[in-house]
Amino acid sequence: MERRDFFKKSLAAAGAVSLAGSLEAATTGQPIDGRKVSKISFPEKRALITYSDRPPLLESPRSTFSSVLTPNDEFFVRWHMPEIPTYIDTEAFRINVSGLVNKDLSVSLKDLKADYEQVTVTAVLQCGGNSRSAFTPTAGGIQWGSGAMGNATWKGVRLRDILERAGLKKDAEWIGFNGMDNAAYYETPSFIRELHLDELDDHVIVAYEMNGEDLPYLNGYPVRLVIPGTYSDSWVKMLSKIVVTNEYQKLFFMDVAYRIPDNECECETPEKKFPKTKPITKMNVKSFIGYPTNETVVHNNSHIVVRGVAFDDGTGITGVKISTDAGKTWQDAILDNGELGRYSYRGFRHTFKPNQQGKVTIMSKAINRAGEEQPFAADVPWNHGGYKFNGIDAVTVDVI
Ligand SMILES: Nc1nc2c(c(=O)[nH]1)N[C@H]1C(S)=C(S)[C@@H](COP(=O)(O)O)O[C@H]1N2
Ligand SMILES: [Mo]
Repeated sequence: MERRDFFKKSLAAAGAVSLAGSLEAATTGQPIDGRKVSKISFPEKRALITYSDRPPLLESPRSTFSSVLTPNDEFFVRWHMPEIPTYIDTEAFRINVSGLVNKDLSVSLKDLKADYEQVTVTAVLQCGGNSRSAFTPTAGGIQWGSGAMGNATWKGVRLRDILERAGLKKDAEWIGFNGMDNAAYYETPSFIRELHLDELDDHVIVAYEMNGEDLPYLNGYPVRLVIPGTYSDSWVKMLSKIVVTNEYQKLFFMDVAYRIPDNECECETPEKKFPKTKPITKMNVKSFIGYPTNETVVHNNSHIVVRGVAFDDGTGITGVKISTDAGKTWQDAILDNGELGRYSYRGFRHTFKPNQQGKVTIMSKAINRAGEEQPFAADVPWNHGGYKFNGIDAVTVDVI
C-alpha cells in the first residue's frame, strides 16, 4: 500500500473500495462494554470504536485482547492535534538532533536502518487514560473503555546510540521530543514531551517497525519513540526533532496533562483536589479479558476457555486469577511462557464450566513479582484526570 499520501487513502477508504468491508465490520464487530465499532474505517485500520475523526481517536474492541500481539490494523489510535500531516516524504524525512550536543545530527530513515545497531523489543503501549470510563464520578477526558492499549514487537535503534553519536555536552539533562503534528518547537499547543537523562535506559528506542511492518501512518509513521513499561503519552509519534537542554521546559503536555496527585495513594476527590502533582510514568499491574465478551452466549455445562492478557511495567507478571463467584474464590489461570519478554503482554487462559443457567460474571486479576495485584474496580483511587485505572476486569455472559 502506498503510504506516503494518507489523504488519498482516506478518500479511497470512504469510497467504494472498502465500504463493503467496513459495513460488514460494523454489523459483525464486537462492541466493547456496549460500544460498537464505527461504520467507517481509516487507512490501514479496520473498523474500530471511533470517538473522533479529527483528530483520529480509535479504540480496539474487547475481542482484540484474546491475542498476545495486537494486529497493526486493530491497534488503537490517539492524537491530540486536529491537524496531523497527511503527507510524508519518506526520502526527505529527517530526525534532527540539536541543543546541548557536540554535533547536530540530521538522521534519515536510511541512516537509521544502516548506521546503527538494530534492536527489537515487544512492549505494551497503553494510554494513561485507558479505562477512564470506569471511574465514578466521571473523570475528565476521553471516556475510553479498556481498548486504549496494544502490544507490539517494535524494531528500531536505541535512543542512547543516537545521542551518543551526537555527543551530549556536560550540562545536558533533559531531552525534548517533538512530533510532526504541530507547530515549531516551544509553541503551544505543541505535542512535546521531555525525558530526564536518568529515565533513559537501553530499552528506549526510536522505532520504525511494528510487528514486522512499517508503522501504520496513524501510529506514528515513519518513526516513534518506544519507552517500554511506561504509559504511552511520552511515546512521541512522527518523531522529527530531539532537542537536548539543561532545564525542564514546563511545557503544557508535561506540566498540566498526564499528571496525578503526588501523594502515596495517588488519590483525591472532585471536591478536594490534591494541590501537588507528578507525571504518570510506570504502568501498574493490569489484566483484561478478550474472550468471552459481554455479548457471548454459552450453553450450560459446556467448556468456556477464558482468554486474555496481563502486563505491568516490566516487573513481571507472576499470575492471573479467575473468579466466577464475585471474587469470593479465585483459581489460577494458565500463563503463556513469557517468551516475548517482560514488557510484553502475558497471555492467560482458564477453562470454566458453568453449571447453572442465567448470567455469570467472570473476573480476572493479575499479580506481579513485587506482589502487587489489581484492586476491585470500586477500590481504585480516583484522580481528576482519570489516569491509571487498573481495577479487576469483569465480563458477564449469558448461560442458556
Ligand atoms: N506526535 C504525537 N505523539 C503522540 C501523541 C500525539 O498527540 N502526538 N499522543 C500520545 C498519546 S497520549 C498516546 S496514548 C499515544 C498513542 O499512540 P497510538 O496512537 O500509536 O496508539 O501516542 C502518544 N504520542
Ligand atoms: Mo494517551
